[in-house]
Amino acid sequence: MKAYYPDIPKIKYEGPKSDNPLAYKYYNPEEMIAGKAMKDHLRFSAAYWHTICAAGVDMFGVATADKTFGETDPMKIAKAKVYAFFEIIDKLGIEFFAFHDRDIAPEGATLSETNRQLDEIADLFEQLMKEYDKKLLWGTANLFNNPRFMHGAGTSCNADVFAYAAAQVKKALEISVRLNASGYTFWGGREGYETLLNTNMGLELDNMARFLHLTTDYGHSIGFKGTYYIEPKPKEPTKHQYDFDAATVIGFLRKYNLDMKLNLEANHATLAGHTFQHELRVARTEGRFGSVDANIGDLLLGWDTDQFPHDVYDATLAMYEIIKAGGFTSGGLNFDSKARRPSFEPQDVFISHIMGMDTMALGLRVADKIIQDGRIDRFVEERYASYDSGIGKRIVDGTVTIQELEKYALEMGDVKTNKSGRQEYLEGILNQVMFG
Ligand code: XLS
Ligand code: NI
Ligand code: NI
Repeated sequence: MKAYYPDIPKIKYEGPKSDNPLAYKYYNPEEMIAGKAMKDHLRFSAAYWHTICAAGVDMFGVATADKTFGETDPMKIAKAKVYAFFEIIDKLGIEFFAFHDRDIAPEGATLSETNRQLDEIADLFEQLMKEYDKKLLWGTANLFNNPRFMHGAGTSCNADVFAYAAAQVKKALEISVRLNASGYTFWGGREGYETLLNTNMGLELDNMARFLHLTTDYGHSIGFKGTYYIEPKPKEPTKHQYDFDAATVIGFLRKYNLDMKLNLEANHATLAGHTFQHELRVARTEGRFGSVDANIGDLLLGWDTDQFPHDVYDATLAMYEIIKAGGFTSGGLNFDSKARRPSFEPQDVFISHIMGMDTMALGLRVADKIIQDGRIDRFVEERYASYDSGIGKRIVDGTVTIQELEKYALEMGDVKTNKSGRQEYLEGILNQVMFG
């Protein structure tokens, strides 16, 4: 088989002292942490749309990297990309990947032609997934790029668009089932509004739920056994996205009785004005934690920069939440990330993944140490100890009346039992555990 990256070796773990840019410093796949191999804690996934498609195009400039692999015909480019992509994830030792339907095959003149092309590329995926032993973390449909989706997809004001989008997701689900996907993600790329002056919000939200019921029910009917995810994002491309953040999405899922988990993206959390840890905590608390898009943003910029994670502090708090949520089952850490536009050389594709994987591996190592250390968890437990007995226990058990609470407060006269929240003490522990 032709090698697209002949100069890149298989990437191995060499440990923190290594100065080899093409080696892992912290990610040691088979090393056991808390009874589980690192690779099974982290379940790394590469995003097809970035890793093999993104070529450095931005609002002000054209591609800086050539990802056509010497081909000109769109279907030949599409096929070369599949081969090159599997070579990349094989060399990196990444077990999973994710794609949008439109990343893998070009659109034809009609929906049936597009579907035929998609089937042809899916055949190649099926073959290479077997050869390389790789798995589809989740599939998804791109319902935001083509001009037909200018007003949204499931929330479009135009019923023809709703129908087209449903047909597109139907096909994407069929391909996902064929490729044995562990999940299927819905990200509402243009499910939102630009101005309320032209928007019927009630109908759009009801329609979004109708869209999700129709498609997820169909998936089940054809044997989809994985998890459905919905990925919150507050804005971009629309000014206001309906799937704003974890709490908003969970409210929506409950109202419309939809059985879906969350795929949380670090950068979307910060765009919504939250920390990533906050979003993970909300999902964990609600039993809706599913999967993660591990890319980060730049806090000085107000858009989705899709950078590989380098911030160990954030990675640690994220891995702490993930461990506390019971770890990944069907989900994983998907790098919805791309190297910066000036990092355009083929090597950068590898170096950027290595750095991101090492960051999350460090996060896992430190999070495990925090849990072993136990001081933070113990502090939180003791902070709520007043609910373990007496009046607190009766509040939690739901056996107390408001009259009894009043009697208790009157007898107390005033609250004399508050204790310090000790934030700085806890932040100090985090630093101490991180830096030894
Ligand atoms: C965009 C989203 C997108 C989804 C998949 O901001 O992160 O890439 O993950 O459609
Ligand atoms: Ni994403
Ligand atoms: Ni994003």
